[in-house]
Formats: sequence, structure tokens, C-alpha cells
Amino acid sequence: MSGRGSRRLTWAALCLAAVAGGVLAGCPKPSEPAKTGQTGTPATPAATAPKVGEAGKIVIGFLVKQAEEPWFQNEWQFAQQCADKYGFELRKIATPDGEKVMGAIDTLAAAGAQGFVICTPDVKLGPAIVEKAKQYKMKVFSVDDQFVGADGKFMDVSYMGISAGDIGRQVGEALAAEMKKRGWTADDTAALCVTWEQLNTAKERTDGTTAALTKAGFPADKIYRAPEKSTDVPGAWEAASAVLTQHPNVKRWLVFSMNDEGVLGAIRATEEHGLKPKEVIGIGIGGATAVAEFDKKEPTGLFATCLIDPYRHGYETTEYLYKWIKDGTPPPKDTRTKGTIVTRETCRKVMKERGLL
Ligand code: FCA
Repeated sequence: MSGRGSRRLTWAALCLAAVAGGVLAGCPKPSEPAKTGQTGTPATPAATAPKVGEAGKIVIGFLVKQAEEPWFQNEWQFAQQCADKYGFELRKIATPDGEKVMGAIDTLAAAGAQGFVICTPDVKLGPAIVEKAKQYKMKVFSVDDQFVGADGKFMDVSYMGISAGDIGRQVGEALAAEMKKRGWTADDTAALCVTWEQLNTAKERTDGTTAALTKAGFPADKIYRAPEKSTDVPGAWEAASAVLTQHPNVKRWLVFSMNDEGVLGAIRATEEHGLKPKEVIGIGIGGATAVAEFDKKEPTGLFATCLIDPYRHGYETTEYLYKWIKDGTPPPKDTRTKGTIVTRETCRKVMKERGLL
């Protein structure tokens, strides 16, 4: 950040000098996108313009859709470790919508970046992202959420995601096992599934959990779906509240979703509806958000999470891209990472062992 800040100052100073010297034309605001020349390479703003990326230096971007979510903070942190190890410059940019993504690619081009890793805010932006990257001759590696083309099929762009279906199934099996352990019956128990079905990796997760629960004998008609409007705690809270209001007689709830945030929002809603922590079994997917909940003095309805691996998604994706840029080694096309169920008792320990704390 400070590096970027001081570069901005230098840029501003040069612009001022240029204005004083009557050279107004080529001085865009730092946030202004670089213009694309006929050849597809970014046009040099002016002869006096500072070169942001030093000659020969590798600059890589890491763009995430939800920078406030601990998962993405962790991806950034591990990507930075990779940058520090190899000595390249990493630009971490929050891109919550399409406009921000396009602006970020322009900014990266102006900084001399050769590529970026991205978790896109909308998978349908895939073709536009690939096209723009191509104009700037940048390489793209997609993480977490896989690009979808105009034909509705996944695009042929290197991708690392979680093994969503398997992870969802693990959550379902763990929910069924804990329900059995507590001696609950399906008579006064229902399941609350906070969904985000427009995203494949999210749908595969909740479908996997649903399949495992029904396989274990849980009645399919007692799994109530709550589509969220945003994949964060408030979004899940709102969606879950509506379902809980519709089913005031249910005494016990199993709760699952695409991530920890989805489950936590629903758990907050169960608390507001007067359910006690012991009457709720929530299992998330993630780790960093869950561990903060497990650290609370008293247990809450969050029973477990399926721990996934931000080190691989942050460090390894960035390393693949770096080696692709530096040595021309193409990265694998499709990498799926695994998850491990951890509880309040084991979460910190396992995260520590894996270097995730
Ligand atoms: C998606 C979700 C994140 C995280 C990631 C692996 O992008 O939105 O919360 O689960 O997949």
C-alpha cells in the first residue's frame, strides 16, 4: 500500500510539473484507465510519464470479489507470501462488480502487470475479462468461481476451485452423524439450507449436502431452502429469517450453506427466533470466519466447518501464474482442493498445523 501511495505522489508531482510546463495532454488521473492503442498494448501516457513497473520487473494482480470476507483476506495474505518469496510485485485489488474488474485490469496494465489471478464477482464476466486481458497481453488464472462463457459452459481458462460436491457431501454426512449422536428425530427437526444457486460452486456444495442428508434418511421435504440476496452474513440472516418465520413449530434445526457466512447468518437468525445453541447444528465451509465464532466463550449453533485451503488458493495460484509469466510454464487447467471437517475443539489446532493461522 505505502509503495503504491508514494508512486501516486510521484505521479501527481510529475503531472503538476507537466501542467506547469504546458504539457497537459498525457496526464490521466491515477485512477483513470490507460488507453488502449491500435496494437492492443496500453498507450504510453506521455514521454515524461513515470514507468510504474520497473523494466523487467514482474507485476501480478490478485483481484477478489469480496475483500471484506476473511477467506479472501487469507488468499491475499498467502499470495503476498508468494510475491515476497519470488520478489515480484503483487497488486491486491477489491473488485466487487464488473466495472471495478474492468478498471482494475486497466490499472494493472498501466502498472506494467503481465497477468492476474481473479475470483470474479460474476462468472458471466469471464468472456469480457479474457478479452480485455488479451488486449493487454496479460495472463489470467481464475480462482474459486469458474468463468462461464456465452454458451453457458465453463471457459477454457486455468482454474483452481474447491471440490464443491465432495465438500458439500462431507457437510451432509457430518450433520446426519451429529443429529444421530444427539438422538434427534426427523419429527421435530428440519434443515435450513441457505442457497446461492446462480454460482455453480455454491450450488454443487448445497446440492451435495442435500444429497448426503437424504441418503442418510433425512426427509427431503423437510429441507427448506433460503435463497440469499448476497453471500454474506446479513444476506444469509435475511433469507434464513423468512424460513424460520414460516416454520415456527420446528424445534431443532440443521443449518448449511455454501460457506461459513451463509451458516453464521442463519445461526444469528435462529438466535433471534429464540432457539438455543443446543437446538441448532450448523456446519459451514471455510475456516477463518468459523474460527472466530469457535473462539467465543460459549458455544453457539455453529457445530463445525469444512476447513478449506486459502494457502493453495492464494499462494499456489499466484505461483502458477508467476512461473507461467517468467518461464512460460503453463499452469494446470483444473485443480480441485479438498476439505476437512473440524469442530470447535479441533479447528484452531488443525488450522495451526496447516499454517492457516
Ligand atoms: C466462493 C465463496 C467463498 C469461498 C470460495 C472458495 O467464492 O464465495 O466464500 O467459499 O468460493
